[in-house]
Amino acid sequence: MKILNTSFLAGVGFAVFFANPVSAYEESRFLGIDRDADGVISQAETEAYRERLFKEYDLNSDGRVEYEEYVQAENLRPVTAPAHSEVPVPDEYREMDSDGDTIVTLDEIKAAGVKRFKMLDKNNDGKVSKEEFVSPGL
Ligand SMILES: [Ca+2]
Ligand SMILES: [Ca+2]
Ligand SMILES: [Ca+2]
Repeated sequence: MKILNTSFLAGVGFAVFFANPVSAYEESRFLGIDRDADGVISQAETEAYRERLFKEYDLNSDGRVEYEEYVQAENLRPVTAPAHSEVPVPDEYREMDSDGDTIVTLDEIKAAGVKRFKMLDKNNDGKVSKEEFVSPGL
């Protein structure tokens, strides 16, 4: 009987995992952005998150994220590809680089985050709740 119960629970866990594979990932991202853990994300938290992201991308810390830095930070180039081979620019980078000069500034990365914030805040209460936090997130 004990064995039956265990395998039943494992089966349920399995089913939940496959029914909604995105939500666990989105949940962990949400928690990473909601720093004061009040269950909602404010615009200030969004901007702070975007600043942390910017520092991660700005590998040589010169205050700008060149496309090559983004490629390296996000591991976009396949390991089998030559060192400086071209990598198609993903939508994510295009979205941040609003003036299209292949350099992302801190202002640009924050503005892109605020834009997404406003898009996700469906009920316009100035907060993004877990329910509102859907792909591609902030
Ligand atoms: Ca840089
Ligand atoms: Ca730019
Ligand atoms: Ca809201």
